[in-house]
Amino acid sequence: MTETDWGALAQHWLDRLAACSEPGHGVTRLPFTPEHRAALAVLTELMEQAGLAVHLDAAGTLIGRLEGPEDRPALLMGSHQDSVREGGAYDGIMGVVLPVLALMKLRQKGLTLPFPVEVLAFADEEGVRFPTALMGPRALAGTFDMAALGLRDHNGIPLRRAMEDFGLNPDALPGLRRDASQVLGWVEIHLEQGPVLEMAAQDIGIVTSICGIERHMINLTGKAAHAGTMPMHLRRDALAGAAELTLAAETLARETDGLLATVGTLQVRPGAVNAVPGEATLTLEIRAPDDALREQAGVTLTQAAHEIASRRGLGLVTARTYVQPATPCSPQIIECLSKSVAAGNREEPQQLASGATHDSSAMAALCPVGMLFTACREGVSHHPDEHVPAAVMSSGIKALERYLMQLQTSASHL
Ligand code: HGY
Ligand code: MN
Ligand code: MN
Repeated sequence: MTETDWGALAQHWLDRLAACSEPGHGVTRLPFTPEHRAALAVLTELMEQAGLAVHLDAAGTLIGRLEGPEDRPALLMGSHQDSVREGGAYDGIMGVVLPVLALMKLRQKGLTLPFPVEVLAFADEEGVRFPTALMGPRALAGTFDMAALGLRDHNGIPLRRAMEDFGLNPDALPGLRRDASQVLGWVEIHLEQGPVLEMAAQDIGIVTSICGIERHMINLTGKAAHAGTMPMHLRRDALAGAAELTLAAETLARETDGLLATVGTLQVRPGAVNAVPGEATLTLEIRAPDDALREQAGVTLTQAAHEIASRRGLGLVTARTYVQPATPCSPQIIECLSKSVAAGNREEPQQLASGATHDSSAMAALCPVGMLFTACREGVSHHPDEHVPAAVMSSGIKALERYLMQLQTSASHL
């Protein structure tokens, strides 16, 4: 097969996986659903074609393992199988397909590696179905909080029940913890989800660090009233309070270098055209490459919520529902990946920080982590128009192949 063919082969498998989706625009594949089950079947077929031994672990992570010499630590690769609602066909899942194809390529060349390699497809990185995420990598790292099994999706189904209905045994999660001495490291390839590489005319970039993230649930309660008879000065309008807080978050982030703040969801009750909103519930997400900056922003915006609520006579309940610290990538892996990518490029590969979070963020609690980014069309992601050209995916497979070959000579370090 020519190099071009490998990119086309990646697209073939990603087309099949994109069909494992709820009906509608783009790809919607949430964890522990029929769509997830369908994707597992396609990934199993691909992994077995590459000669990997495949199994599903208790967290719903599909693991394809290429055996190596006995008792050598394994290199772990992969990403997540789930998508956001009406998302793209590359986010996460491309990071499972490309390493499998890199292993398939080595196998076709008759090359073997002096260490085992595993490719993992984690069930849930996006945290779209349940207000938690990264259960798969957290289980491997021993950092999963079993209390999260009680969290419910929009239909009120607890995570525990969703897993059991999927045929999994959540009580086996603690047993998934890996012995760090048996893990060489973790390397993930993922589309950049931004425009930097495409604008620099680079197919592949090296990730230096992954941003930290925290999410808050904020509930404001006022008093529903008739929109035509309740005078403005007597209203306790919960949505107006939520709007003021949303603008406060936007203003703080616009004025603070490196800080990102987003109100991504808002539920209003009673939600009638002619009723003053009595209740508003919003999610506030804060990101920054620096944990102290992020934490301070969380405190500042929580204080702002209290000030807005008391001035407007609104009830307030706030909860920080999710935290993920910023993650530096391993300097050794960065160096080794840079050589692999540079071998394919005339110049030093672009290095960049990730504003998106990834499975690597949780894997860092287990082992050294590294990431490659691929360019993507116009930086679009979390959208049906998300696209990674086949030629770029071919460069990604080649970089992974070169990385594995480099490790062949020096598996002691990454
Ligand atoms: O939210 C993120 O950054 C990732 O896409 N889950
Ligand atoms: Mn995503
Ligand atoms: Mn992703």
